[in-house]
Amino acid sequence: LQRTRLTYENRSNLAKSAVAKRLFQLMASKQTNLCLSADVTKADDILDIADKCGPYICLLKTHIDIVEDFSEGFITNLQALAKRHNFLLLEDRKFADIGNTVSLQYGKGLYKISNWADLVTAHTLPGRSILQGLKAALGNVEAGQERGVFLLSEMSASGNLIDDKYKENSNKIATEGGDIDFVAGIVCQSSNAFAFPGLIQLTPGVKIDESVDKLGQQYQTPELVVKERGADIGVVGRGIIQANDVQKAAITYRDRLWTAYKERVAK
Ligand code: 5FU
Repeated sequence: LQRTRLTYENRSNLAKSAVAKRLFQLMASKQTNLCLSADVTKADDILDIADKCGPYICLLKTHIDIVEDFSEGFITNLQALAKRHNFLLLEDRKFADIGNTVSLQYGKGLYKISNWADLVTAHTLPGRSILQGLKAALGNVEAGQERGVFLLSEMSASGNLIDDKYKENSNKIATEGGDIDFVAGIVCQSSNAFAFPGLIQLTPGVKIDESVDKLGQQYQTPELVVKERGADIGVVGRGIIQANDVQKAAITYRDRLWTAYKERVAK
């Protein structure tokens, strides 16, 4: 059976990453496959959006380096909201350097990402050492705090340089070579990007009303990404955060992404 035909419950049993297991279970029990991309630059605005949309999302995605008034207190508050509303935190850092540098970027600096982000994203460009570098930073994290990474194997930007060979090799980095316990999923745009059902397909570039932005972003509808492109989680940024009523928009995207998933597995 193709991975896209299996339920999230079934796939949680197949996942090798503890965070992927947890996330699949959370999605199934909370009935949401919506990831909110909270791309705003004031800490209080992120917290406000997280509080309003928290009940409808499985993941909150950050770009922590765009926050103008970052503080440890902000992270404490964000983690409290994640706990209250039952969602995980994904820092979309897109690590892309040598192992030693990503280890420092993940664990050190102002943001100490490994201390609070359940999940991070990383490019596969440097090869397998990207995973070893990230893992090396986890000595800091207390035992029991589970961490995972989403590897990029495709991008939504028009004209991006990723080709089929890169995609295939990214998939190999994820599934071969002993790091599958650390890889929660793949950031990609199509269902043929990988086959292993224990990985989660995270797909950005989801919007109901528009097909492009002015800077190369390409959008698809919730139904298309889930039913035809294999998305397990749809990532929505401006479709929600620029809406007049962010909570209402989150509910609409949640409903449409979830219905598309239910129809996909019922086929
Ligand atoms: F890996 C990717 C990708 O291929 N496309 C993306 O758009 C990540 N993203 C992120 O998803 C991007 O950095 C934004 O944070 C988010 C999409 O936001 P939008 O407002 O829905 O376009």
